[in-house]
Amino acid sequence: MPLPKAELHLHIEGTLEPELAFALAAGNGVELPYKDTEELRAAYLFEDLQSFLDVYYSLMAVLRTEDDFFELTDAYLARAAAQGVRHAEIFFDPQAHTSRGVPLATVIEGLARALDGGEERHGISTRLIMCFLRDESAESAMETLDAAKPYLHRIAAVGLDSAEVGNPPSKFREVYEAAAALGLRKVAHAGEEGPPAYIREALDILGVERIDHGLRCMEDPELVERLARERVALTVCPLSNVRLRVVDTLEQHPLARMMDAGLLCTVNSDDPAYFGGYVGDTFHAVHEALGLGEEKLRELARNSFVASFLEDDEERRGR
Ligand code: ES4
Ligand code: ZN
Repeated sequence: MPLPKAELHLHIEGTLEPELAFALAAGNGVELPYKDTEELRAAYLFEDLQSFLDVYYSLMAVLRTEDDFFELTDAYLARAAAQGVRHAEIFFDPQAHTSRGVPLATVIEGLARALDGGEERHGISTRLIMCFLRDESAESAMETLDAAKPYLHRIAAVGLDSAEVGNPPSKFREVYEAAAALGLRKVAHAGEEGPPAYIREALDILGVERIDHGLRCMEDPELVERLARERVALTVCPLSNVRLRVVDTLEQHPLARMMDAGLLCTVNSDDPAYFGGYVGDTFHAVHEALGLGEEKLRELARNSFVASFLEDDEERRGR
């Protein structure tokens, strides 16, 4: 039996496996620039975040109908359940779809139909986190927030993803203020490729509750101390960091040092179809590469529930 766990850093578009991509391409009459799944998989050798994002956004062309989004999400839930996931907080990138002419309603209704069946079909409770693409303008993010108003009952939080360097959290101050005023919770990717200063901005300017990735905090001891003291959760994605060359090898990943520094770490799969594993595979990999024993793995699993949005508001205010 795999450890029961929550997954808090998962891009639903990053669960698009090559086989499903080709099946959807055929169904939608979309031509992919790859001969077959093997050739596509061979393209998954990334230099950095941007070289991954180029493939990630281009493959999304196959996602066109509500059923496509349903199928994508239901397939993720099935895989996650098999690896012990009991709760998933799922990112989606509306601008990556609306910019290609797929209406927001199509995206959200397809995702929501799969999530509504999540408990019964797969034993997984879920939340949706709507991400803004930080390499697009703040105006575009604000328009996206505005367009999501009919679906707010479906959305737990906002997030910030895509190309980090040069797109600091402060660019989205007003958007996050508006999101909070609508009752949405807040997270942001920070300190993946970007500097520790972006983690501080995400906390101080955007007021986020969790930092996605955050591993570059380790360059700033004062920041580490603050994150530990304030019990700010970091949703760490070790396999992603290796594939995108944020770290050279899994053996050199700072996760064990982060835990030893008292940081509230969780481990997550990020874009599992691209980075070589789902969250159970990730637990296994950090056990093997970093020597994290049973007790540390249990701590990570426990942290995933503590850091989740399942925790009730009373408890959050008290800490
Ligand atoms: C992402 Cl690994 C990563 N970083 C930033 N943005 C993303 N979107 C999808 N995966
Ligand atoms: Zn991510």
